[in-house]
Amino acid sequence: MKIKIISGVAAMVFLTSVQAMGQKTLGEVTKGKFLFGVAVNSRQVIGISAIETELITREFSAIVGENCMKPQPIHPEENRFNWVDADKLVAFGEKNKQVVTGHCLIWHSQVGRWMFEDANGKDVSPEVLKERMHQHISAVVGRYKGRVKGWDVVNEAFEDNGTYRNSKYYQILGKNFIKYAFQFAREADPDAELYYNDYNVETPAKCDAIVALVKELRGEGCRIDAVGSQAHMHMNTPTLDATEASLKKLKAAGVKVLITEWDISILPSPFEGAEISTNFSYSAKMDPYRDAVPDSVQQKWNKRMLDMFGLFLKYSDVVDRVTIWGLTDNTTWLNNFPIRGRKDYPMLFDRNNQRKSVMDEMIKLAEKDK
Ligand code: 9MR
Repeated sequence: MKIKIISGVAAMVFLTSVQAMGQKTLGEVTKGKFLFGVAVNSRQVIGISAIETELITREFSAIVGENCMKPQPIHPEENRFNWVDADKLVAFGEKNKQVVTGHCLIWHSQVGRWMFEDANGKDVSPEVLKERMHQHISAVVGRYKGRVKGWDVVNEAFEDNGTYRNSKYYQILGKNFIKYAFQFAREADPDAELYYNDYNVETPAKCDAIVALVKELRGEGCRIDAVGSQAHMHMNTPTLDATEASLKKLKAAGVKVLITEWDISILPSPFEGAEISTNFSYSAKMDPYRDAVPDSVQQKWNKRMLDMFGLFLKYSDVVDRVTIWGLTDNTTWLNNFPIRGRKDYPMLFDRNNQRKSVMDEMIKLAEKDK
């Protein structure tokens, strides 16, 4: 008998596959209720870590690019697009029979300054900005026409108090920039679903503003299929009640709901929200679980994940997709936000790419719900 030496990585992939045999996945058990998706980075798409790539293809029914389709990476200069990573993402989803959604067309963050400036660095006119938005949206949505199920057309246009965010889009075009974005997206792919996406949708004033926007857009004849609730959560906020109240309001507004960027940070937070420009300085007190998470804290996190997941199941008549914002505790954006260099534990897979026990509980819950 010949003994073959296989590489460490191959061995681990083999082991993971063996462990996975017969194991149900969240992608499978949520079938018929909602898609269960994951945000992926470009390294995972090209298979730099074979284990991560395998988990993504095996466990989830939908994917979204964590960064590669955002305005700056995909359209770094007025006359230059960078399609490499986004092309790979879409092909990866197709190959693995996963639904691909697009994030995001119009956002105040991660957008090249060229979008708003003329050759002298002055703000462009409303006409010029509108035309640049048109070109951006037509090119991106047009390129993936028929291959991307739906788009986060506008991301984070409101403050938590329900007023419009004073972004460059808003300063130059007023609130109509939102309507234009939805019109351009529909023109580029009439069959694609179109979404408005934001964080802290559980905050009543913000949720009310979004509901009003949905009505306004529909009143103007725009297509809007769903509201994306990012659902970047903490250990105590938002409460289950506040989350349910937001789902109820969106349901009553007649739109579908997508949980688009779900994660629950286990760390203390100096604030709530997901505005990426916010940053606080590091202290050991704010990074209490460098070595391990105490069991009592872990149990609390598990319960919170389960409670929220149960709520999404309860509203599965309107919730069309639940997407986790990252794969493992190693790769989560929360290790560096809003404080750089901490160790957070918000994902479904741990730092060794192992499933957390809460996944089994979530699977049981989804099966019970059938
Ligand atoms: O997870 C993303 C991170 O890798 C990026 O550095 C960051 C800045 O663009 O964006 C993160 O994703 C954000 C998402 O696109 C929109 N909602 C908030 C998310 C977390 O900041």
